[in-house]
Amino acid sequence: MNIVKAEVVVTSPDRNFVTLKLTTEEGFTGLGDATLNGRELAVVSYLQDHVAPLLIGKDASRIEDTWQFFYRSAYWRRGPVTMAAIAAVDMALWDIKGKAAGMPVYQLLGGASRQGLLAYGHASGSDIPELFDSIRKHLELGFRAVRVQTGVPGLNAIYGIASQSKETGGGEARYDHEPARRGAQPVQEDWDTRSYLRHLPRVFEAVRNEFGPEIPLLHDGHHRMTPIQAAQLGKNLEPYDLFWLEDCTPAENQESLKLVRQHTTTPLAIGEIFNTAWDFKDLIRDQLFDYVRGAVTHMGGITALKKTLDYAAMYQIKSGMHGPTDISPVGMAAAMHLGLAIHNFGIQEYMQHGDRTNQVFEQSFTWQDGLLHPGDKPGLGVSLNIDEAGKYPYQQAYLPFNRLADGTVHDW
Ligand code: GCO
Ligand code: MG
Repeated sequence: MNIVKAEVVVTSPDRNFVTLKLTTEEGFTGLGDATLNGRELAVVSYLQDHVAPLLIGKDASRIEDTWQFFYRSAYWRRGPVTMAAIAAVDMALWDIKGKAAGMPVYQLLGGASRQGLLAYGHASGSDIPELFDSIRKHLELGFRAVRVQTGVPGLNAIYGIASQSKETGGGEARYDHEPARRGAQPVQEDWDTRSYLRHLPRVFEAVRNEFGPEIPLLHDGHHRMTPIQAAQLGKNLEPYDLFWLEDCTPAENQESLKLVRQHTTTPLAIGEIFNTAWDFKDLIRDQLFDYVRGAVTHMGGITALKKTLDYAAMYQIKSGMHGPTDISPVGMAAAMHLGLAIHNFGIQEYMQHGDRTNQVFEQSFTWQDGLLHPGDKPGLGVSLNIDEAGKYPYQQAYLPFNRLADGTVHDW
């Protein structure tokens, strides 16, 4: 089952996506997501210039061997660009294996461990009434779990708040950068951790009073706090029974979580910007967090993330795979197949792509009663409509960044 073609497709229906498409001599095709938000073309070059030529003539059935070859033979290991490229190859090979076997990928991974995947959506508002509207809307859409982000008094534009994003052009307010924040410069946002720490417990108190104790509530700290601030926040949020507090501190200094952990029983999620099992290894061993945020797209594919999650399972740590709109429908499908198969599934982030994106990528997944299911088509269940993709060429776009009131750049 030799690979005869390796194409890299860049398309920007609502935002930029990078997709690897492999074709075998029998005519099987496989898709892999290689999207690295804000740095997309670096992965395009890595794939096109360095990986695609080596794929031609390789046996597509050898998934593990191909993974090890691209990981070890490059010598320069790890990093988001390399691992997104390896992820795309890995996903495409699983897609091909599924098609060749006539089975959906989750069957190849051991079969379904549940009926569907509990998914959470992103509710947000610049103030509490707006936030309540957004939560209600998510409940109407069928979500059984929501992430809660609000504006902070005194700050204009901050992470996660739809109504403060100026780019919606009068359309439905969404902060997930769809349409993406296109332009030659990144958008600047504001930050002040002390105001945020004062405000957030009041928000969760209001949400619990309005929506009751049952609904799982999540929150993303987006790497902004010092360890002691994160410890304070975790402690102050305990009465509101969060499903998780995500990325409470920047990911570089993993020791921080020890301090946070000593002070709070609020469950912690981390790792959306990690890219190998090695980034998670010590945190898992020391049981410093509860949910693995790694994405198939950024962790080197299904093969690598499954190993990480299997290791996490030994410590009762569960999956919480990253699923923002910058994970393409191919990456989302891979996450769904993996999440359905593993025992230690926790929750899946699900932000929902726009209509244009859904026309470029035809998908087989279902979303019913708050649960996602990847569908039963052989492979990953996604096909790429090349004509549609061709209508939307790459557009320069950056992620936003933060400055404090005195102008200091802060973690975003
Ligand atoms: C999340 C993430 C995203 C990221 C985005 C960056 O939890 O969904 O934090 O909102 O900011 O994926 O590309
Ligand atoms: Mg996050």
